[in-house]
Parts: sequence; C-alpha cells; structure tokens
Amino acid sequence: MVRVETLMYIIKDNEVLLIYKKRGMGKGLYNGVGGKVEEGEAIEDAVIRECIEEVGVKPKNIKWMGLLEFWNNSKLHGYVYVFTANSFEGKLRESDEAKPIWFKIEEIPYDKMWGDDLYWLPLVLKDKKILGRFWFTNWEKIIRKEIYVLHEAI
Ligand code: 6OG
Repeated sequence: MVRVETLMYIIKDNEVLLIYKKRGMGKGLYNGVGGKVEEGEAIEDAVIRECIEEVGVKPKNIKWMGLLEFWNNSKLHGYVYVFTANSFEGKLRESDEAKPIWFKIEEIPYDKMWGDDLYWLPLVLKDKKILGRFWFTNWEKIIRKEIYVLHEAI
C-alpha cells in the first residue's frame, strides 16, 4: 500500500522545531513532526493531529510547502506532504514517539537526518515551495533525485 504521510516544521524566530524520533520509521534520526494520514482524514487535519499526539502542541497558520515522493528498492513507498507553521498553541512535551528540540536554522543536524532532507529542507526554510522525488536503496543510499522549486502561483 502506498502511504500518505505528513511533516510539519514549526518555525519561531531563527529556530525550527524538530523531533528526535524514538520509534517507528526513522528511529534515532531527527525529523519534522508528522506521521500517516488516516483513511478519510484531511491532510491538514492529519498534520495537526500528529503535532498534538507527538509533541503536545497545535500549530497555527499552517502553510503547505511541498510534496515529496519516495521510492525504495524500485518500489513506490509513498508521498509526504510538507508544511510549515509560524506559531502554535499549547506546551511542548515529549511522547513515547518523539522528543521535541529547537534547532537554530544554521545548526540543523543534517548528518543525523534522512539523506533527502539536505536537498529540500533548506529551500522550504527559505519559504520556497518544492516538489521532490527520491529513489533510495535499502533506505540508505539515494540513487536518484529530482527537486523542483514550484512557481509562486501555487
Ligand atoms: P510513522 O510512519 O513513524 O511516520 N518520513 C520521512 N521524512 C523524511 N525527512 N525523509 C524521508 O525519506 C521520510 N520518509 C518518511 C513521514 C514516519 C514519518 O517520517 C516521515 C512521517 O512524518 C525517506 O508514523
């Protein structure tokens, strides 16, 4: 089954909220907040739900920033909808799944993140909307990639 997942980057001043992923896909890596979209759920509702579940806050002013397509060992794995937000309600807390940590934009630990992030996250953090396609082998090596910056009209 092809998955539809979400990623949220809450940005405040010169910092971005990442999670240290404690379980599931990408365990041991830093990432944005997110997870799977449930059957019949709107994608924007899913990303808000994941933020509340994983780190206890509700993002405000959410903005769609891009779509990522992931392949692994020649099989389509799924699509990840990327969002940013510039404020949130509630108090950050750790969960079984994730530990929230603020990073200065210039100190994002790309060496401890998924390999694709380095190619598109800097663009999103510069407010560019993107479309990215990545082909992995064994979720380790990127053997092919396509990154597009989308026109402002989108
Ligand atoms: P669960 O399935 O554990 O959520 N995700 C990726 N994020 C990045 N940056 N790169 C990838 O490259 C990714 N593949 C999946 C989507 C998994 C979370 O990980 C994200 C979800 O937010 C392969 O619920």
